[in-house]
Amino acid sequence: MFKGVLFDLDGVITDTAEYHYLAWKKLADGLGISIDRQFNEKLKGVSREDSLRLILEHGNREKDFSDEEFQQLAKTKNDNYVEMIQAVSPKDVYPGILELLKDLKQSGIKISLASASKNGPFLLKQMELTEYFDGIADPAKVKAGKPAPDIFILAAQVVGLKPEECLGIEDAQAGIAAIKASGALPVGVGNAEQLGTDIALVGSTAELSLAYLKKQWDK
Ligand code: B16
Ligand code: MG
Repeated sequence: MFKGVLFDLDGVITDTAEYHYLAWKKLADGLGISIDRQFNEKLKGVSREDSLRLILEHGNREKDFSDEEFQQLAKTKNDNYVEMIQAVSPKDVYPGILELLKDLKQSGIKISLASASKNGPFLLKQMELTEYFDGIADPAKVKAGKPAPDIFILAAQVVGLKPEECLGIEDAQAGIAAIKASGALPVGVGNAEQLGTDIALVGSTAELSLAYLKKQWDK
């Protein structure tokens, strides 16, 4: 049996992936760069700075900003995003997630957060989920963001486990790559077109029961 579950946050525990998209779109529009939902798939799970780099490259504007201006753009996006997430509440937790957290806790399986977001702890608090988490990997402490495995390795470490003893749950291409590279077993939330055909996939978090996870582990 697995001893821990490493959770991505945005797009797995709640729908903040949509707010990230809206905040990036607003920033990009202001710079005259057009991004759509298909492009946004590349930003999911990717750090704030790396996301901004991808957007500027997409608009051929990567050389147009000083370091200071770059940081200011990242801050503008985050300020806008933070404003949007003030209203996040327990009602916004995706279907099946609270039940899963309760079942994992009752079974003595460690629960850890492997989110690239610096806003992760605030969001858990808003959704009243903090108490379920045995550990939170601080994205500021990892050298390389997703698709590098670092955040999943750290998430396992903070609950005293090796990635090989854990399942990782992700909605992003970069995140699935990170889980695979870490040695944990990936479970994707989304479709095969985006996340690949070689991993366990659910279309909705409602399907993420403890029984489902056990079944994937035993395969
Ligand atoms: P922040 P996850 C990721 O969270 C998001 O998917 C990604 O869109 C965002 O840029 C990144 O966090 C950084 O977030 O700007 O709040 O620090 O999916 O890894 O939970
Ligand atoms: Mg995500």
